[in-house]
Amino acid sequence: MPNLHHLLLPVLSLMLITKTPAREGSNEDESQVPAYTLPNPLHPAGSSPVTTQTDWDSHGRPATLALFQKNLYGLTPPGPWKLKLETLSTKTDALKGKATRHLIQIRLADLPAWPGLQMLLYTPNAVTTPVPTFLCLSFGGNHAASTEPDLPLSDRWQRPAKEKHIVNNRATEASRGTESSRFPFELLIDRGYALATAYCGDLEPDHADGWKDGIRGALAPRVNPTDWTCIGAWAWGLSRMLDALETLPFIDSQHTAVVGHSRLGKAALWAGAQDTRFALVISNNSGEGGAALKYRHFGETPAIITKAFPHWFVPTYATYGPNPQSCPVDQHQLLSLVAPRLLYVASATEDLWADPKGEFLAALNAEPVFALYGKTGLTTPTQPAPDTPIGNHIGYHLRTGKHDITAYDWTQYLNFANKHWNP
Ligand code: GTR
Repeated sequence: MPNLHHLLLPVLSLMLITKTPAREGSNEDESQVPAYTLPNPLHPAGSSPVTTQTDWDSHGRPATLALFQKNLYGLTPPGPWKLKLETLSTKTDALKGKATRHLIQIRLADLPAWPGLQMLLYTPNAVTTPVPTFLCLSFGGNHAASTEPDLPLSDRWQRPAKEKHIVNNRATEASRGTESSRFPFELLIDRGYALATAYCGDLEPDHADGWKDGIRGALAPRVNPTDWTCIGAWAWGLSRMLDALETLPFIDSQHTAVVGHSRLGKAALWAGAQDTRFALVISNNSGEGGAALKYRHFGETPAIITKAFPHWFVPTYATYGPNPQSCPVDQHQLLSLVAPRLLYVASATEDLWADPKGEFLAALNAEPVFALYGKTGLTTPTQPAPDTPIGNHIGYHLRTGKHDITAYDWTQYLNFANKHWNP
């Protein structure tokens, strides 16, 4: 006769396998999503309705931007910025001779105390005309994005990560290449694109006091550091990288895509929403505070994100924790700020924390603003099956797999860019 333990153990372990409890306060059960009504992107809170392109340009877009400044990302200081660019090195036979590698230090001319950011740029050697560029930040630095051993190791603060061989918040030789699966440089080079990247920690180290050692601290007191946020600082840096690209004759800066994964996807969206020079804006698994709808109670919530990462947003955002629907703006409106430029949103099947369906629905509900410009968006109101990219002026795919940016994702972005830029 089996004892009680023998009977209970299989039952208990089965319960553990079948029901991984969602993190407190979050929901990952589609049947438990309460009803919600999204704000009308053509009638942003505090503004009059929009029916034409002129309306959107004169008051719809400014009002929507102001809502995101006030409630999420803060006010990015407008400049003008006088950059001091220094080419640190140029290697003409990078990536098996296929690319030229440029390492460019970007500083502010009137702020010599700020060490600036180091932009790593690969351009294809096979193309003799100016090339379009994909621009993105990295989580770990250029030495982590690339496997080339002769790149300088970043000496800036790093988030603790054993698997990335971070010791005392600093990169080590073993950290080289630890993010390289996310940066398929050769894939882009082979298709005639440049790829520019820099370490997000050059702009602001990713922790609650990081602002002191980043651009927000460096610009204080000229700019009040609490007027903007860490995501704002990262987005600001993406625009400065574009400023730098604009000075390079071998770059076609009119065709620049800003792309980001996860927290850096939130920054890419905020950069792309504000800076209309970005011709294509790509969100890869950016989730809550990025492309995912917060009115839809699924995955990460405003309460959870603002507790874990208070520095990413203005304090006002945390006040919507108990009731996200009290926030006067939702993320489809962030996506609508990309109109009439090109937008791409990507999700992953196992990335429930980022709410793949909420990301799709945000893209879908951004469409009315694109329609003002005669641009068709996703072309279907139904989320597509995994690994089936869709869309016209707004692209979307749901990749099979986990929270990540992979060669599959990049391939879709290249296909989308080619379709529009090089038909
Ligand atoms: C998580 C955070 C997400 C996402 C992610 C990432 O911890 O909850 O919003 O930003 O980090 O950046 O990988």
